[in-house]
Amino acid sequence: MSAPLLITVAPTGAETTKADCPQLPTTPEELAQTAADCEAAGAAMIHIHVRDASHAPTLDQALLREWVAAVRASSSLVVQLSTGGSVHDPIEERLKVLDAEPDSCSLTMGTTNFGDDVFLNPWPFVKELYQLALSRGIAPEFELFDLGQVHALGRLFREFGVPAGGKAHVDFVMGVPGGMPGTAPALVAAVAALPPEVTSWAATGIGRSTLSVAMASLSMGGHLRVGMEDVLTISRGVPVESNAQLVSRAVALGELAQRTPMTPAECRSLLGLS
Ligand code: KMH
Ligand code: ZN
Repeated sequence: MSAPLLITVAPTGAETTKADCPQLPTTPEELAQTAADCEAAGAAMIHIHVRDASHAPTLDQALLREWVAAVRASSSLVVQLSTGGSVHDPIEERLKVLDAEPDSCSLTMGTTNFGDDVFLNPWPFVKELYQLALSRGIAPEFELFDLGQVHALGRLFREFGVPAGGKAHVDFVMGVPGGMPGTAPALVAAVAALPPEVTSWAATGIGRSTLSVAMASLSMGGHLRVGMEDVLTISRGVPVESNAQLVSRAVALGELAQRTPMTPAECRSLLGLS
């Protein structure tokens, strides 16, 4: 087997409702079970969006802390909190996500049309979030939705330097209506444009682009993010049963590419976390 494969699970997201998808983990108990199942299946990191008692997306500080604690109690997964939240979350609240002390946080490198909505990430917010993450020892995962955001990452590094430990990890989020398409040529172009400071990258394809992006990523030596935040069907018209099912499929794809799932400890080292 060659290089280890980081599999990040994004189990919930902010866009799908519990009513539409009862198997979506939307309580701390469900998330804790999901984390344990996904770690057993081969995931090393979890990307978390929190829901409230009515299953709606929230950035409530107490709930953020409760969900982080639930995952830490049930698994040793590296905990990444979303600072993207939902398209309706104010920027000030998104900065406060770091107060919940995750290991890692998502950091999107620019504003993106998001279906009929706008996922707002103005440059001053990007800079502030980056500096805050560095000052707290939280490893940012740079979410890149289009090629302009890849270029902006180089600009961020030139202005503020690379993350502590010299590790810079990227996730290409592809196939969002408004962002770059979930295709192999788009991934090739995005990887070619990465600034040299980037030390590792993963890719995820939204919806029907999931499999093609995963296979393109593996063919280029990249890592994978999978989960019900990004896709709700396992094949055309067949609903995903659980996040662990998607992780297991990623492990199987990785095996074909002769990649071994990374452990959480290896993921910590990849991210420069002590
Ligand atoms: N929910 C999207 C608007 C992130 O987690 O940082 C933003 C998102 C990205 O999911
Ligand atoms: Zn997210």
